[in-house]
Amino acid sequence: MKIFKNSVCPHDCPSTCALEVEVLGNNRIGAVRGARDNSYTAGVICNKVARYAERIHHPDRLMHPLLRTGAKGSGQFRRITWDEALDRVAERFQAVAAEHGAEAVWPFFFAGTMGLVQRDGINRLRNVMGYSRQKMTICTTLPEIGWIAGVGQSRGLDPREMAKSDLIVIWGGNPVSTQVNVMTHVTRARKERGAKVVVVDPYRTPTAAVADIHIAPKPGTDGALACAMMHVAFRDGYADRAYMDRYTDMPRDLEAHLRTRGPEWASGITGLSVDCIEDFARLYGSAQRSFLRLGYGFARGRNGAANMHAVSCLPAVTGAWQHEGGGALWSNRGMYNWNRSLIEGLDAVKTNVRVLDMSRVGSVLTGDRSELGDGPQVHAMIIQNQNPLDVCPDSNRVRRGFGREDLFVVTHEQFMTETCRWSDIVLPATMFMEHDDLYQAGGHSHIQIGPKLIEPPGECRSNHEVIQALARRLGAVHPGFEMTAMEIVDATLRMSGRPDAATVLRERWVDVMPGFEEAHFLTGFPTRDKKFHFAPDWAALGPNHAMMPRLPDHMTVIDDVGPDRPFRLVTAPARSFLNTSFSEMPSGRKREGRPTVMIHPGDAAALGVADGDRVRLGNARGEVVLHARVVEGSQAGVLVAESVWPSGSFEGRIGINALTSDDPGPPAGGAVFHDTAVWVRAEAAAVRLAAE
Ligand SMILES: Nc1nc2c(c(=O)[nH]1)N[C@H]1C(S)=C(S)[C@@H](COP(=O)(O)OP(=O)(O)OC[C@H]3O[C@@H](n4cnc5c(=O)[nH]c(N)nc54)[C@H](O)[C@@H]3O)O[C@H]1N2
Ligand SMILES: Nc1nc2c(c(=O)[nH]1)N[C@H]1C(S)=C(S)[C@@H](COP(=O)(O)OP(=O)(O)OC[C@H]3O[C@@H](n4cnc5c(=O)[nH]c(N)nc54)[C@H](O)[C@@H]3O)O[C@H]1N2
Ligand code: SF4
Ligand SMILES: [Mo]
Repeated sequence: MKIFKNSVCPHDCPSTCALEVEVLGNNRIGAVRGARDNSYTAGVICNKVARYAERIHHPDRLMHPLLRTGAKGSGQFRRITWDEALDRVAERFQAVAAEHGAEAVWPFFFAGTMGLVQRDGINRLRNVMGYSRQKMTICTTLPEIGWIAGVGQSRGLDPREMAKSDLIVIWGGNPVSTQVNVMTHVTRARKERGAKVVVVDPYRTPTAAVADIHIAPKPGTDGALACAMMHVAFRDGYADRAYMDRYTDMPRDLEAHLRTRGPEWASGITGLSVDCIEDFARLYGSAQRSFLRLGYGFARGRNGAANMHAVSCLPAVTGAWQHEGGGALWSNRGMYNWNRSLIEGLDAVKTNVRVLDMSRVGSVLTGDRSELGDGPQVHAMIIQNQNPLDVCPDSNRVRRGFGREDLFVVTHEQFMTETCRWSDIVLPATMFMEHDDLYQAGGHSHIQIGPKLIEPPGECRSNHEVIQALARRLGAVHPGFEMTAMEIVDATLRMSGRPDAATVLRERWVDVMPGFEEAHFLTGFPTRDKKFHFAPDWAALGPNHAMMPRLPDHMTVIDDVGPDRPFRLVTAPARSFLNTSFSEMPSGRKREGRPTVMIHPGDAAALGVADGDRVRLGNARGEVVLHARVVEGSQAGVLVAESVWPSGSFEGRIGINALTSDDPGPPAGGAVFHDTAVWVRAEAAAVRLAAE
C-alpha cells in the first residue's frame, strides 16, 4: 500500500501548495500530489513539483563540503570535511571583521526556500554579529510599494472568491506558468457563472492563450491604460461616487486630473487601439463582481510602483470592493503578523548597521559608494537560497564583483550553481522533505508546517544547522541558536498568537483569511485615515519619491527605445523553471528547449531573422546569444525571453541578466527585470560541434 505524508511546497511561488508525498522508506520519495482537501490547492500542483523525485534524487545533488582548487568560476573543487569547512568560514569571517569591521561581512539570501526558519534564520546570525544588513529588493519591493501606496497593507481578496466573479482580469501575471492554482479558481468562475477572463500582458503567455480577451500593451505602460479606464469610468457613469466619498481620499482631484488622460492619450503610450481601451474600460466598468488578480510582472520596471498603484485604483473608482467576487489581490503576504524575533534575532538588530541592496550586488561588490556609504568594502559573504550570479541584474558587473580575489564567499546549495562555481567554499544543503519548517502563503491564506519526511543524502545539512554551527564558532549568542527548527516553529506560532505546532500538524493548515467585511476593506482600508489613497504619501514609502506622480499617471522613466536600442525586452518566467531552480531537471530542460527569444513576425522579417535562427541581443551592459522564435501575440518592437536559464546554458557562459540593469526602481528600490532596451542582430548559424 502506498503511504502519503503531508508536506508543503517551499519554492518561491505564491501558491505554497499543500502537498501529499509518497514516502518509500526512510530516504526515498515517489509521487507528489496536491492535497485535495485544501480549499486553495484543491488537488492541483505544477508539473515541476509533481516530478520532485527527479530533483530530490538527482545524481548531481551536492553531497559533501567542497573547497575551491581552481580559479574563481572554474568549477574546480576538492572534497573537505564539515569541520574543516566551518572552521575556514569562521576564521575568515573573524579575520575580515577584525581587519575591516563587521560590516565587511554580508550574509546574502533570498527565497530558494520560503520556509520561515530555514530562509530567514540567517538574519539572526547577521543581527547578533552586526554584519551588513540586506535590502530585500529582488522580487516584491516594486509591486508591494505600489500596492501599499493605495491600499495600505499587502493583503486583498480571498482568492477562492474568484468563483463568485463575473469578470476576472489577470494583469501582468502568468498563473498558468507561475501559480497554477489560480486557474482552478478561474475555471470555477467560468463554469459556474460564465465569467469572462481578460489577460493584460505584453505577449501571448500560456494564460493569455486560454483567456477570452488578451490585451497586449507595450511593457511599462500599464499606468496609462489604467488612467484611461478610470477616465472612461468617470465619463460614462461607471464610477461609484458614493463609495469614493466614503472610502477614498480625493476622488474629485482624481476625476479632474484624469480629464486629459483618455483613451486617445493612452493609445499613444500603450500602442493599443482606442477601441480596445474603450471596450476594456466598458467591460471592467460595467461588471460589479470584477476580480483583479495582479501579478508582479507589470511592476518590474522603473515605473513599476506607480503602475501598480494606478491599476490598484480601478476597484476603488468602480466600488467593486463592495461586492462578493469584486476587488483586487496582489498578495496576502502582509496578513500573517508573525512575531519574527526568535527566527531573525530582531532583539539584536543594530539599526546603525548599513543596509546593502541585494539587487545591486554587482555595484556593491565593485565598490559603488552610493551603496557602501563610507563603510568598508564587502570582503566576506555567506549565501543561502540564492543564485545571484544568474538571477541578479547586470550579470557582467556581478561577475566582476564575485571575481575579486579579496572577496571570500561560502555558498550553501543543493546543486553546483553558477554562484557555487564562483565561491571559495560550497556546502551541501537539504531539501524541504529533509528538514522541518513553517510556511505562510502570498497567494492564499493558510499557515502550514512541512515536517522532515526522509533522511538527507550524503552529508547535506539544513540552513538552520549551518547557521547554528557557525554561530557556535563565531561566539554568537541567541536562544534561536540553541533550539531545533521545530522548536522555533512551535515557539514562533505561539508567540504570534496561533495554534501550536502539534495542532497545526494535526489540522494540516490554519486558514487566517479575515471575514468578508475586512477582506473587502468595508471597515476601512488599513491606512492612517482608513481611506484608499489616490494621492499616496510617496515620501513615507521611499527615499527616492520626488519623481513619483501625485495622482495615478504614466511615469516616463522607463528604459525607452532609441535608434541604438530599438527593442524592449521582457524576461518573463519560464514554465518549467522557477527562477533557476528546476533548471537541473532533465524533463524541464527538455520542455523549455534552449534559451530563446520571441520576436514579432514583422520585426523578424525586417531583421532578416527566421524561426530558429541565432540572434544576438545587446546594450551598453552586455551581449547575449539566443535562438529566435518568430511568433504573433505581442506588439512590434517587443521581445520576450522566458527565463531564467542558468548561464551555463548560454554561449560564452553569460545569461539573460547581462542585459538587465541594476537601476533601483523608485521610490524604494526594486529590480527592473522587464524594463530593458536592446538592439538585435542576426548571427551566423552556430558551428556544429563534431560530436553532434
Ligand atoms: N514556472 C515558474 N513559476 C514561477 C517563477 C518562475 O520563474 N517560473 N517565479 C516565481 C517567482 S519568484 C515569482 S515572484 C512569481 C512571479 O509571478 P508572475 O507575476 O506571474 O511573474 P512575473 O515575472 O512577475 O511576470 C508575469 C508576467 O508579467 C508580464 N509583464 C512584463 N512586463 C509587463 C508590463 O509592463 N505590463 C504587463 N501588463 N505585464 C508585463 C510578463 O510578460 C509575464 O508574463 O512566480 C513564481 N513562480
Ligand atoms: N531576468 C530575470 N531575472 C530574474 C527574474 C526574472 O523574472 N527575470 N525574477 C527574479 C525574481 S522574482 C526572483 S524572486 C529572483 C530569485 O532568484 P533566486 O532566489 O536566486 O532563485 P533561484 O535561481 O531559484 O535560486 C534559489 C536557489 O536556492 C537553492 N535552495 C532551495 N532551497 C534551499 C535550502 O533549503 N537551502 C539552501 N541553502 N539552498 C536552497 C536552490 O537550489 C536554488 O539554487 O530571481 C530574479 N531574477
Ligand atoms: S504551483 Fe508553486 S507552490 Fe504549487 S507545487 Fe508548483 S511551485 Fe510549488
Ligand atoms: Mo520572485
